[in-house]
Amino acid sequence: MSGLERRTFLTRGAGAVAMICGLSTHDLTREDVRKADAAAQAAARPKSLPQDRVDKLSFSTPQPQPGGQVREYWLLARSVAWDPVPTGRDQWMGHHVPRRRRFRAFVYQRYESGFAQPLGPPQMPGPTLEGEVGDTIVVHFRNGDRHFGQAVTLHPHGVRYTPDYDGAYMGDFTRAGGFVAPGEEFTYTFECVPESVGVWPYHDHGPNHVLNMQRGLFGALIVREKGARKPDVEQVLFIHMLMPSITGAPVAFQCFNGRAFAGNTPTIRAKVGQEVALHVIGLDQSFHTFHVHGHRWRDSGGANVDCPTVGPNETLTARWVEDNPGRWLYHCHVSSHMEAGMAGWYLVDP
Ligand SMILES: [Cu+2]
Repeated sequence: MSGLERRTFLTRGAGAVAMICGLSTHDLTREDVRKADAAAQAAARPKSLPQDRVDKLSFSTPQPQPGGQVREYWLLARSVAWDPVPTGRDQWMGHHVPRRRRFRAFVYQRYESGFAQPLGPPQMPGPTLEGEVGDTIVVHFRNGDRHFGQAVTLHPHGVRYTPDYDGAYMGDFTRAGGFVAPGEEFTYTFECVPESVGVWPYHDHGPNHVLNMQRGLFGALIVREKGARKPDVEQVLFIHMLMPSITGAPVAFQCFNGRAFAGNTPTIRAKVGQEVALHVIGLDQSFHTFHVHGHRWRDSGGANVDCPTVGPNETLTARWVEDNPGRWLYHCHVSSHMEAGMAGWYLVDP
């Protein structure tokens, strides 16, 4: 590796935080990860006064439009032991996967009102947040982490928000919502405006967001037109790599939703005649392609496609009315990704 390619870390004065410099984190070492965690643990809210007039602005909390509603969610960020290949094998090729796979993931988990009880197990991705145009999405967010010891946030795409609800750590310019330390809570309010219609990612944007996103702090947000019907089959598929420096495993896992290899990645089921929508969201630093055997669909420009590209934090929706029963594969068509687990089953009943 050349000197230019090597990762370096810069730290900033008081409230130091690690910035991982360089475009690729593919070759980060475990030591690099440890340093980034240590720097994030040392990060703090800014103590100095705002420096520019834009930093002195204050904002009110948006309310729903007439006829809209408040959609409330309670989300806890927590660590969890995670196995990218729970069955231990690749059901497509029938081979076994190396044993050392389990690692400490960092995920969003949905709770009942007031954090009374979890609604389902901790998962990768986190819960899908849904709203219609005119609604507000209110996320009561708690950093329940007891393992990583660092601030995290929830930063959405697609919806409208004020700087307070951006959920972005910005060093000396960090506002409310951009730094939620372990044990703290913050309530975000996002507006579903007409331009929000679509499927978007949300993710950590705290002081260690590059690593924590890759550990699992991500989820999807869906905004529909008012009164719009959900497709019969709707599946969110985050496409991403779990790298060895994060997992401690000897190999990288190329994943859909934190799992690698068919039989571990989501198995999607549909019936002939159903309207199907697969929302594929790029999460890591690679460009991927999304291929579904036996199927083709139209892209936003109207062209017929069966293997389009999806880039970092971009959403691709594959949508069709099902007409082709049987067992099908879906996978990324970058060969090295496909071979490292980026594949799954799509099962269509007649
Ligand atoms: Cu890929």
